[in-house]
Amino acid sequence: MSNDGWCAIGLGSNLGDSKAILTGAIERLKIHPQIELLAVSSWYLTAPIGPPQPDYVNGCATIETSLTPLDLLDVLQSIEAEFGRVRQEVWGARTLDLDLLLYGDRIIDLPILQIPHPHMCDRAFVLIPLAEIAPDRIEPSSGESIATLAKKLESSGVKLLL
Ligand code: ROI
Repeated sequence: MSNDGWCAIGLGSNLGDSKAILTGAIERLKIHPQIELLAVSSWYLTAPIGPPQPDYVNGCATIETSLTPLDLLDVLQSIEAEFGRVRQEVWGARTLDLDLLLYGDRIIDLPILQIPHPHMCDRAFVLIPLAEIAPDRIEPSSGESIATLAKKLESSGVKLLL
């Protein structure tokens, strides 16, 4: 595998048995022949951003992959579908959300895929778990490290899930 294939993935769920769903999604990533799972963060219970809805369980994973960004997006969407995600409202509750946050230091701006994830820098539910497993990685739009970005955010809505 080329060493350009380092990626960060954000995971979230607020419908069903969220922790079991997220653990199941990690297992699916782990068995994919073109994905090597590098690290998985702790799971966090997070207050919902957006319209009122149940709290989320969020976490992040880092992988190394030989898949292209669009092929990886396909894999993530098929895992979401496998866990029963139905895309309804854009900001609504969901059984499983898998976001491709970073792909090396690439900047991609396509209608179906924006990398870095356009909202990651202002979301504590993304940066706090990611800072656990990739603190020194640079977010290429801001040029700042994940740890630096995480420290700037108000984090009271993000609590370790025990
Ligand atoms: N809020 C939290 N806390 N966690 C999420 O994963 C999440 N995902 C979303 C929106 C609706 C923006 N809010 C969220 O898509």
